[in-house]
Amino acid sequence: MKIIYTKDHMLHNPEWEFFEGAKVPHAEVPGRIEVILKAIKMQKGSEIISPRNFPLKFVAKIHKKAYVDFLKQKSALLKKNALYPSNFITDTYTPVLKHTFFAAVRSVETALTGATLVQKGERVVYSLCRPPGHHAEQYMMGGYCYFNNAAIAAEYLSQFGRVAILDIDFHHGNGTQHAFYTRDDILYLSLHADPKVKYPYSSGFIEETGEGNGKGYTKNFPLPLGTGEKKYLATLRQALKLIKEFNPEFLVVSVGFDTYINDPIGGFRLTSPFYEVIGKEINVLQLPTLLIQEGGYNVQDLGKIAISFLNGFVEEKR
Ligand code: OKP
Ligand code: ZN
Repeated sequence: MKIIYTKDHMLHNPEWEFFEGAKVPHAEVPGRIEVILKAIKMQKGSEIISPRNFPLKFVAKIHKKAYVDFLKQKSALLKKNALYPSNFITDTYTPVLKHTFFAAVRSVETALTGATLVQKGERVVYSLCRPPGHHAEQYMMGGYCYFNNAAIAAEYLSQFGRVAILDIDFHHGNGTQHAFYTRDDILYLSLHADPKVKYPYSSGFIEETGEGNGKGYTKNFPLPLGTGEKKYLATLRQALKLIKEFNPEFLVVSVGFDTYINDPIGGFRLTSPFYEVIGKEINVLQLPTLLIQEGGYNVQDLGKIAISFLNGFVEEKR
């Protein structure tokens, strides 16, 4: 499998976030991607590719210019300390640092490089994006996300055919949902923790199903805290059935490993071997598939979770 990776993500290195009034160590750390890369390198059969450069016009398809410019200028002005701006931001978890803009652009390029390979006929590509993207709105950073990698990649692929996005991060991908809320050529499906109790709180409810032309092309599957494998698998199968009916040209998966039983900020009960089951279920569709990394915060266990997930996409020899 082709893996898209750049060490440039490490330049974005937030130390703190503010959670319910307390200053706590930041969960979205460079080690997350480094651990996954290390585990992949220990396996045979993967090819690590650096992302190429893309013009900012691809970012501008999803994000407002004023926001893109703001993030660029803020990043450039900063020296050492992180800043929580008072504008263009949804929460207290998403600081801007000197290299945040650069790292966020490289993360988009990691997604777009994967998208071009899938468009050219690659069956499955894994883009090791960091920072993550699915909470980023057209004019706002939030939830550790700055630019919406999955939305930008899906928008790119939609030039060539219909796209389904399956978001299996523990958190609802509010930014991705909103990017395509009125469109019928991009289906957005998300399995996530009940937003009544978990981030992003304000969206991801079952009643949100799209608007205008997009009516029926968004579907949310909120799940209670403590959800285990049996219920998760049954819900995943419902989502996959809808993707099959939609019959897209491409599949983009927002991959979060924060559904893991020992994730420090999650709340589901999936074990590492179960990620192979998830991978296999998705792979049954046999669609040109772009895997985009989102969350997953148990740094120690991310390697084995990722390998388990990728094993689901390995074709059995017959
Ligand atoms: C980003 B992604 C815990 C606060 C957590 C922010 C969650 C962002 C998740 N200290 N709140 O979807 O994995
Ligand atoms: Zn998440």
